[in-house]
Amino acid sequence: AVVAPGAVHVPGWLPVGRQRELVEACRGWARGPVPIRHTVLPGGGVMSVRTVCLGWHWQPYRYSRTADDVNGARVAEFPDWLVELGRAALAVACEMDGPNGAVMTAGAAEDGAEFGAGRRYTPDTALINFYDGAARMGMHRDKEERSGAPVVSLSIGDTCVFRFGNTETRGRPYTDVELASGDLFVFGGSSRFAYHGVPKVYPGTADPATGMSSGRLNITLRETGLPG
Ligand code: MD3
Ligand code: FE
Repeated sequence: AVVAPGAVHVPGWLPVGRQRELVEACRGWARGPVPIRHTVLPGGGVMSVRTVCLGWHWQPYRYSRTADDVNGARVAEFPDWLVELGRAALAVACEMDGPNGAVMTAGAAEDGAEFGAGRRYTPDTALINFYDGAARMGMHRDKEERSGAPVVSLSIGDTCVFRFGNTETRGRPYTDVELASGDLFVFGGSSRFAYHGVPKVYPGTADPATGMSSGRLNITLRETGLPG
């Protein structure tokens, strides 16, 4: 479903077997080289979500190669198989978006038709967020990337309420969408810089066959636009 221009929700896109593989991979990355942690914000606040990154390390509010705010280690490589998964996801979203994914890819440097075929999208960072039943994510915009390329989001485990807002304010108008295990959401074009957050997770709604017996996992793939 097209939720807003360039914002496409594809329920149940990722098969359970691939969800399970992704959960296993995320468990490995959560152990190191940079252990998963609650991000500390510059004002001293601590995020309730736990996060681990691939390719580039996100710390509020910049990307670095090493996790200077955790253990100083270099983050794990972004694997090629995850680039391929991102391309497949974007191709599906562009198909639902309109001719050549033109709305989805507005503002991206790449040609719409090429992106539409899922060829040139090359995410170089992933943010892996783990939510327990009490975790939330406040309304925010993702502004650290130097690329207008779409963001690919995959959800596994407990269902949540995802709040998709506008580009002007944290408040209304917004649209609440339930994100369940296996759901794909892609944000491009004018939706790329909209406010969004996760006001609620529904504990106990995960299917253990996914490898998540409790909690919610969200993986976002992005192009940082940063050199090499
Ligand atoms: C829309 N994550 O990591 S995923 C984040 O479920 C983040 O963990 C949420 O917001 C989560 O920054 C929401 C959906 C999402 C992710 C990135 C976006 C939506 C987005 C970037 C731009 C616009
Ligand atoms: Fe975000």
